[in-house]
Amino acid sequence: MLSNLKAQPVDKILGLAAAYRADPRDTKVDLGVGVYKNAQGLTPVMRAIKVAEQRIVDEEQTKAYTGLAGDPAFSEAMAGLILGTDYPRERFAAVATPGGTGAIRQALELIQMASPDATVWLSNPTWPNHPSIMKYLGVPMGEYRYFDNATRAVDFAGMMADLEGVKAGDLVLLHGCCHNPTGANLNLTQWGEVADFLNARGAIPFIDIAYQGFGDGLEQDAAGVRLIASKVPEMLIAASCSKNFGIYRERTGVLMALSPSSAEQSLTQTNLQFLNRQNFSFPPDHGARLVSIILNDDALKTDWMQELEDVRLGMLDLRQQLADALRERSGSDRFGFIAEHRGMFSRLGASPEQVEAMREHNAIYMVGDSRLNIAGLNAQTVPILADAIIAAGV
Ligand code: PLP
Ligand code: TYF
Repeated sequence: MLSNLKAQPVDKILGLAAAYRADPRDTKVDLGVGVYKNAQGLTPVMRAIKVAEQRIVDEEQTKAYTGLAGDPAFSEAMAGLILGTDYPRERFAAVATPGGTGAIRQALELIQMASPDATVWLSNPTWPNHPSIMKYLGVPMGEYRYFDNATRAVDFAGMMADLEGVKAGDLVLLHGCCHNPTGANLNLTQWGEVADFLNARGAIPFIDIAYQGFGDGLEQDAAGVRLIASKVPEMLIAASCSKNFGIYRERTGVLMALSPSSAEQSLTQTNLQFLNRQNFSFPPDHGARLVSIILNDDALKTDWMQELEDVRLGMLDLRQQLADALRERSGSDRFGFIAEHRGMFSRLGASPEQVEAMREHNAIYMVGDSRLNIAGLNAQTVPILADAIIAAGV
């Protein structure tokens, strides 16, 4: 049986991490996989997480199963974080999932159950796991233009032109903030236009939000999602706690579904729980418990927000340093977009050959599409990268 298996494509981002580890040069710079790193190159456990973990050790009475939806306190806390205080609670169903990826997977399976012919539209480019999971499940896929290679900003006219192909009942996957891989994001006016368009078309927004708090701030990064939620009858939200709580390996995420009325909410909820049961029964609890402890404790929440804000501001500062270093070296403002992008990533707009040259000559590892992880930089490596970018002729 097992000899019938075919070789599977490796994830290009994870493949790059392996190539980086194998590189013996001690000057190497890792700007690949999307994991936050501080100036020392470490991905620390956040302070509030440490305290919450100690609280679990001290106070947890049982490790018996939770419910199929996970602990409702977690979903409730996450709904508050993403949607704020003012949202139609009675129309939202939610289940905890293994990471944001688990939420995306469960969402796609829900779409297949409810609407097998619906096309799910992805931005070009997007996180490679979106098309990969969809292809694996056989979900029909559409694509809309997103990134303008000339300006390195959102090609909003191109996006709206391509969305003209969306049919009633199709889903449009949108990154809630901090677009991966480009770093280019919609402004609030554009979010409103997208919401109005989807409403007019009878299409459904599917939001993937994995970096809330990494862009313009916790509230600001959720503004687009909140605007959409206030306007549409139905939507799906797949959220990840991996980055903003720094709990990557705990596999903590949530899938939320907004139904047109409270009457459909319980039908949606039982279907989400059914899907969890088919795939893994009960979702992981440890990370979800940490998140709900923090979000329900004023002092811990304040400390978490402060640490997250420091992370965000540190990345913004690195963006500015890199943009300044490139302005000096190029004698132009053509790299100004780096300071305009938000989140962990920027797409530089370099060719695959230029990316390869920077790897070969400068031991700088960025993804082949020229996505760089800003958090992989520090004050020492910014000038090294800037020199390499200019030398590669970007
Ligand atoms: N969506 C996007 C756009 C991402 O970049 C990530 C990153 O890992 C995820 C979802 C899912 O993250 P995880 O499954 O680690 O929570
Ligand atoms: O885009 C990234 O780098 C992160 C981490 O298969 C990641 O989202 C990368 C690849 C992958 C899972 C997570």
